[in-house]
Amino acid sequence: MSGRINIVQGDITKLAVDAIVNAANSSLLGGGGVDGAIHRAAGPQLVEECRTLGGCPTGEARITRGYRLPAQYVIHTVGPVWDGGAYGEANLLANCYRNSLALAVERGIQTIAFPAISTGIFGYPIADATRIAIRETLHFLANHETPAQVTFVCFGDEVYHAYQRLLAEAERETGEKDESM
Ligand code: AR6
Repeated sequence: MSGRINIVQGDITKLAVDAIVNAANSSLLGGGGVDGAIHRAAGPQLVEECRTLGGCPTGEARITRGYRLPAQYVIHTVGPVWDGGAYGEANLLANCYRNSLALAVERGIQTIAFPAISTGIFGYPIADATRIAIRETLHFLANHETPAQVTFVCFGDEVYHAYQRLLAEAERETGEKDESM
């Protein structure tokens, strides 16, 4: 399963994958962080299409074309704002990964790249968010033949190292489970 997962460092707007995921807000009309970068790189037609969608609740996902991006599609998902962890944040963040991947399957998307949703402006602790991203993705890939490849795009060393460490940890745990079966 983990052979279908890549961890890279860099700018998600540069990736020539079928779909990149945007860490949006519920208006879907743009913002700062990766959302701002995606809208700038895609050009003004992206916000025009987003305007027709009528927003998106936290944890859900919507799809648009990618316009000037190398990626064909943008999957917009809305992560939770971190508020200490007692307000369903973990479940909402897990839903972002599940719903984005389900939309990818529906559209026949083979290659998809995720930023570290909620870990910037929305303040989610990086290790906790990374654990959820990896757990949900491994679980989804175990049950679906597509997407063929999921890339986690890390902006900065801290996020990159968290993904590497936690993916290795998840692989060890899966290996131990397999051996005991
Ligand atoms: N490529 C990859 N990752 C990036 C890029 C990029 N070009 N730019 C930033 N990141 P954030 P959130 C990383 O703040 O926390 C917006 O205003 C960043 O370092 O973009 O979900 C929206 O409209 C961090 O690790 O998203 C919402 O209002 C991760 O992407 C709000 O921010 C997510 O950081 C969403 O906040």
